[in-house]
Amino acid sequence: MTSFPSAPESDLRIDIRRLLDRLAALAEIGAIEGTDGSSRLALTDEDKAGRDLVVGWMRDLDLDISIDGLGNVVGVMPGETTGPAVMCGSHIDTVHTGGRYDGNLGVLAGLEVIETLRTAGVTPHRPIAVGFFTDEEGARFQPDMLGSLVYVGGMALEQAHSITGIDGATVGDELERIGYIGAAPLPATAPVAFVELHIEQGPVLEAEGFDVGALTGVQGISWTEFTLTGQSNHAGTTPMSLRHDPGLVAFRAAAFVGDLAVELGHPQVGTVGRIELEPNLVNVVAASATFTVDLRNTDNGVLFDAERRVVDFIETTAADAGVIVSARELARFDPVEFDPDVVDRIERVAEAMGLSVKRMPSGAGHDAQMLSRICPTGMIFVPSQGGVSHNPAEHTNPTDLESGANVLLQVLTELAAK
Ligand code: HGY
Ligand code: MN
Ligand code: MN
Repeated sequence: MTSFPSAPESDLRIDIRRLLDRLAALAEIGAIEGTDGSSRLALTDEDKAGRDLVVGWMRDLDLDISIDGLGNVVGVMPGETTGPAVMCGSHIDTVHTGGRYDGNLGVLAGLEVIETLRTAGVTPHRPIAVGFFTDEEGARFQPDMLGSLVYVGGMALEQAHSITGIDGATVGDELERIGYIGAAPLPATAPVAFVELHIEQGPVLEAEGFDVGALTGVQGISWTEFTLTGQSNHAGTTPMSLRHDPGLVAFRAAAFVGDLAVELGHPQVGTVGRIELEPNLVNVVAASATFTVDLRNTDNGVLFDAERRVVDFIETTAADAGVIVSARELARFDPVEFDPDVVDRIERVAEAMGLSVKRMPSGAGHDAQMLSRICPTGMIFVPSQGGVSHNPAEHTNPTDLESGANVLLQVLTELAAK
């Protein structure tokens, strides 16, 4: 059995056909007809089926598998030594209109790295682990990155279990129902390091012609749910001056969020992604409007300012309309900087492979931003075609998938070699 060279001159490379086949097999679960995408909202039957498939692949690779109380699953390839592992991974839950690469790539490339090592008959000095975290998307149960947040001790397990989703189910009940409440200790033991391979989900790498991104960090995220309560009334008989219309306030707020993001300029973004009127009928002035505001920025100060301005606008507009406002924080994560040594290593390994590399922050949230609380962490990006993601049309070409997975292979073997 050979152990690893400490430099990245190892000529080991992943098997892209095997990786593409696993991505396709996983995408079949919750497949969205006529597209390459899937719908596997966290803790649904589709998520369970995806979990079972990946756990089966972990078993096929003889990994030591552990499941914790929030359903986070980790498979470990033993090393020459025992103790904390060098870890990779991501998520396999999707948004309702998900693509086949978001999250899945980081998990399946981790399996591919381990299978490549196994096939080459080598044993890393340190164990190498691959994991998938529960409910990274936060589309059904907020906040996002819930599993990795609990994994690193950022939220108590009981609190996470009590979270009620947009469909009224709780995290704990759904974990119980799909049989993914495990006994592995929480918070988890800190890995030696954590590296996540992910698609960029944005336009930068493709537009600027880079092969790979070496992530410097993740921007701050703010999710708030606003509920506006007014007076339901007849759309035909009620003069505008007598209305208390929460729908009108909600749509004004959505326009304000978009205009504010444009005013503050890049990288500020603002989105009203979910809005529900009650009773939602053509001839009825709404009784209530519930909507979410997603604000993000790499600069926490600007993000706080944007949050305050949105709340001020909604409160003022609602008061003028005689509408009552209530707000609920769904997620608030500060911007995160990744470990400079890990970022340097990703950049050096990619360049040594002849790849062009761009240092950049992530616009999307990722499990890595939680793991960075407990260990040296970095991320590898590969380009998204047209910058499209959270859309079944999401695509990354096989050459880029292969490059990203080979960078992951080399970085993990280096980190596990000492
Ligand atoms: O919302 C996000 O950035 C991630 O997809 N959870
Ligand atoms: Mn993701
Ligand atoms: Mn996502």
